[in-house]
Amino acid sequence: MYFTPDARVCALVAKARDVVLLTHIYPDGDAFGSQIALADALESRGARVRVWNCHPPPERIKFLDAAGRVRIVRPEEIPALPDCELLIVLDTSEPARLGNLAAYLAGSAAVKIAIDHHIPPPRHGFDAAWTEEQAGATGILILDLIDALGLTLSPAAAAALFTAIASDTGWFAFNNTTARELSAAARLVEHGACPADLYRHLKGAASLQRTTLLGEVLASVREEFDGRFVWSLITRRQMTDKGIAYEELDGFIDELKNIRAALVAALIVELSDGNWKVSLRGPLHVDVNLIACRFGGGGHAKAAGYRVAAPGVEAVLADLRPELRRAFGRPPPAGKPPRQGKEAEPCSTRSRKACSPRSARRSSPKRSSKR
Ligand SMILES: [Mn+2]
Repeated sequence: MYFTPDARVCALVAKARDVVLLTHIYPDGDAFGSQIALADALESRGARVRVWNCHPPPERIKFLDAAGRVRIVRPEEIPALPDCELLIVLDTSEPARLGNLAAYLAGSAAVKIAIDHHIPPPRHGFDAAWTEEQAGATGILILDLIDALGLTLSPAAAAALFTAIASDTGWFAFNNTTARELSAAARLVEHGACPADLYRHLKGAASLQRTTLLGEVLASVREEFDGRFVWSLITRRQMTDKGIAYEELDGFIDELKNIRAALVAALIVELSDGNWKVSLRGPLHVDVNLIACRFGGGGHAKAAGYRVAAPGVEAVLADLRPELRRAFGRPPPAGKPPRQGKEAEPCSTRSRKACSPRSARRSSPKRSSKR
């Protein structure tokens, strides 16, 4: 056991016979892998489990759902979705991050719980929540829950949880990688997860289009603030020309943060709805969660993001620069550096309450973020 599961969450999951699993919009390896593994384990003890998401996962992790459990629900289908006994939200404890499925959560008469490793909002609205900010991934909490309940850990579930942990720890390279994440990974390998196969799926199976787009992103990196800020841009045109979906851009930002002098790296993506998605990384001491919170986004200290409505990339940068100046002016915190992890996925309706009290007290930025 790596963390001690919340007793109420445990008790509720232990007795549930009819479960719906939800996660945040644009599910990543951790969100999707956690869903697949928990569904697999609960089904193995006879529960009925349905997994509903707003968006498909990135192409390269679709293989985890070999059993075809995950249903992508269209907005118009949501009012007709049947209710359930227990509703479990994974990898977020903020209802707004469920996108269109937030309406299902709000309207459901089910018992509602959340299992997550992000900074939780002060009022989450769940009947019970188990949040461990020290966990490198939600997947490690699902492994603990499976152990605590004595459920079967199949090879498919082990592969899904390995993917979850590997995704959120940057393949065990970010500083949220501790002995816990590594020993959990070792256990998952013992249960049938094959790191080489999973690495090939996650990292080694890029399309030619994705690879050439990454080349364009890297070739057009710009620096500001004497190199302390590096950023690059992906336009809608680039994505449509190459036929690349937003979810395939996972990992691009990590290439930018590797630039030596960078204190903050940003990947700015023009979205199809006219908004801009800004992914931020703070490889050293800058807390990018504080910056993202100023625009209604959030995530972790070293990985965060936000969405914003703006007429163009220059306007996005114009709003961001004062926040960067302020961040670069702050002295590095004493003691241990903040933990690193994957950002929370973008959500236009993310509440500023979700951010740390320190950032929440500050006044709003000039351009109001899309909510
Ligand atoms: Mn996660």
